[in-house]
Amino acid sequence: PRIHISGFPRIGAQRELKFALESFWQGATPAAALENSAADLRARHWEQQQRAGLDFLCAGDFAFYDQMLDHCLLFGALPARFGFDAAQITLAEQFALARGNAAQPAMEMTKWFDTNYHYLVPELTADTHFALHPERLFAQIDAAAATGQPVKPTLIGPLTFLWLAKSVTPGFDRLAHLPALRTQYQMLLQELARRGVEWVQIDEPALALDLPPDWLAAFAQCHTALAACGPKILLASYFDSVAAHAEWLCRLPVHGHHIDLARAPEQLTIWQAHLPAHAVLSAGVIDGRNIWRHDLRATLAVLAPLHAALGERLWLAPSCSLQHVPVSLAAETSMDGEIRGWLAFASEKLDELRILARALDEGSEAVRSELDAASAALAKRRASYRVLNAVVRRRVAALTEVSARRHSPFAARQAVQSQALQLPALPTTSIGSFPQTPEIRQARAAHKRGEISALDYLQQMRAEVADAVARQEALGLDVLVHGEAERNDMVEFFGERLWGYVFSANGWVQSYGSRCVKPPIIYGDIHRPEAMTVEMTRYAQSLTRRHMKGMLTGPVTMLQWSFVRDDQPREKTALQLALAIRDEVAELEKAGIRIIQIDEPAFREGLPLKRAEQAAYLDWAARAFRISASPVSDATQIHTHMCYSEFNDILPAIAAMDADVITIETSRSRMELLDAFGEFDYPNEIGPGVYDIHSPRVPSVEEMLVLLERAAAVIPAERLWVNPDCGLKTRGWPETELALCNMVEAARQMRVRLAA
Ligand code: THG
Ligand code: ZN
Repeated sequence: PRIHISGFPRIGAQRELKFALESFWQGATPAAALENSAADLRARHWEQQQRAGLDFLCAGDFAFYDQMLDHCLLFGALPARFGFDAAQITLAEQFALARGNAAQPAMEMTKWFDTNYHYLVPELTADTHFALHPERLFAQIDAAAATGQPVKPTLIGPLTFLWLAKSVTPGFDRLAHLPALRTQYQMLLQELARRGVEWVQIDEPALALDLPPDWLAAFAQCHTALAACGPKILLASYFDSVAAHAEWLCRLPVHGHHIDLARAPEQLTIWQAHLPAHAVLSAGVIDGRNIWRHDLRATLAVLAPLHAALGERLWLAPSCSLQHVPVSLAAETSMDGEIRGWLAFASEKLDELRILARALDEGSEAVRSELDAASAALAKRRASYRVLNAVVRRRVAALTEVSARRHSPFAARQAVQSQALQLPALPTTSIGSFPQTPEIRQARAAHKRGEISALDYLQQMRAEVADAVARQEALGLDVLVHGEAERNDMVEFFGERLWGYVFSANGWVQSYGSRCVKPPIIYGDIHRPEAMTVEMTRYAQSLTRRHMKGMLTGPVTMLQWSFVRDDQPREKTALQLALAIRDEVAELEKAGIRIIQIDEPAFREGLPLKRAEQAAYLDWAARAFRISASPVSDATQIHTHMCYSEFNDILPAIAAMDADVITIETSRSRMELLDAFGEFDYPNEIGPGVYDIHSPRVPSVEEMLVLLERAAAVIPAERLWVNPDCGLKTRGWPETELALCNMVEAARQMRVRLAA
């Protein structure tokens, strides 16, 4: 079978793209240097694909900032408010769209399906005029073709593009743009055919969602038209099953279908039943969303009869683009050797594809040693005593409804807490992190390299905490935080302190733009061997008479932002994480901490794509949170924080988490989100963010007062808190202090207004 991929991690094994981007943004290097770095990366990735024996090089997977933004540029669909001309847009202007400029806020950014990748949301109006600007794409295809290999470009399909876009013209249905957009795709495909491109992959991951009937109808019509343009079309879905559509998809005149058999292996049967005699089936068997070494023999058992039936019409691929996994295990020289043997990053997944293809083409004997190695690694993992922890398993089994409930209902807790905490009306606070200054990052890097001792590092971090506390007292904030100087990432930090987790040294995955995360890997039962945050929080509390919030990451977010084990349901891992955090919560309370925040920014992101599966998820996710939050007395106040998503559709589940206070990102939607909280009559306390932390702009007292007025119109003032939208770790101190100073002043003026 032919083997192919639809995308390789563009950030680079050493995050070369990140550093090239940031250097350009700082004005340290010219545009040409950035273009050169990008071209080098693409060339290197093609060379690697060629060496791995892929039958096509992939093109179209590179983007300086984001692939959806590049499709906006490709089809000329730019937000008019910037006043840019798509025909001659500069690099600097492209980044202005992504990051904002003095005159305009950035395009909106949101999560790509259920991943931790963020895309820029196309901003359409009724007047959006589409016009093809394919030069950049063609240049990349030409460069790939110059290697002499066949090139298969991947495009995001028109339906998915429109579905993920937003219309800023009130009442305008963006589906109305489909005919005009389709025309541009047709012109593009015709031109690709003229350039000798045989196959084009068109990704329509939106098919895995529950689309309305008019969208589905438009889908069939549109792809029928695209299939007639010249190139052969491989229509791709991923992230979940599209079994419900297999029958009519198979009637489309496209030339092949790619399906996700890692997430939804059960859809193979129905696809096999309907696949027309001419069409290719690209089996997405290698998991593009996780890092476990593949069970090659088990997959071969499934593929062998399929290969016998389809012959050359069977292709093999990862389930989705490899951009969601790190580049290579080669750099992981310091990882525990046993566990490293259980893993496969993007480069190793290319090898797995090749082995599968050879086993089918030449017979298993030809790759016997490779198959044996894979089976042996898997057998070792299954049998490893390191994966199992009997104590943890017993504790999970012993969980009851009582473990997931606070002693008293919210109203009773609120009365006790208001006595115990003695906070003013509209208490001011921040979300947790303060600027991760270059000094902090340098100290961490030096400590990691062994250049400064653990004690020196700790002393320096304590000095940073003392500094953050002093600044907050001077600003007059009511509830303080220690600032998290000692933490790298909010998930990685806890992962490093829990058993059952392992870390990569260099396993970076792009989160948005130049920003990356290094998801820790859960390989075994989760156990907390000792306190993780108590010492530092106790120290921070000792510096002030005000309340110091304890800061933890919740079980659902720990799960969602880690690479998780595939040998037990996610829910079970979530419960293990919940118990570890519960122990930390109890110990913080014992250390005298009265307010504890358990962040769940990824709560919404874990929502299954299919509506039918959502209620069950929300149920166990809220329960896992409550288990982590419930060991404390009524007087201890539990906060949570959420951001990066829409929450309107999951408000009952948020209420079911029963946090005493929730702080949420609302300022970018100018408190629209809050209306939903008001309509739903959210019962507990709320801190709607009063300013956007994603830009260095300092908001004025007046604009925050407007938002506070709006919030007070929806939520009774005695349940309102005042805080920024999110943590401040990506900001600098000067703008942070100015903004918080204005925020405290806005709260003060609002208190006066309310008293009047
Ligand atoms: N942690 C994890 N996932 C996340 C976030 C997070 N997903 C959503 C959101 N937050 C994404 N936002 C960011 C913001 C900043 C950074 C990464 C994701 C960031 N990363 C550093 C970088 O790329 O330079 C690397 C990390 C570090 O130096 O500690 O700044 O907070 N898991
Ligand atoms: Zn946040």
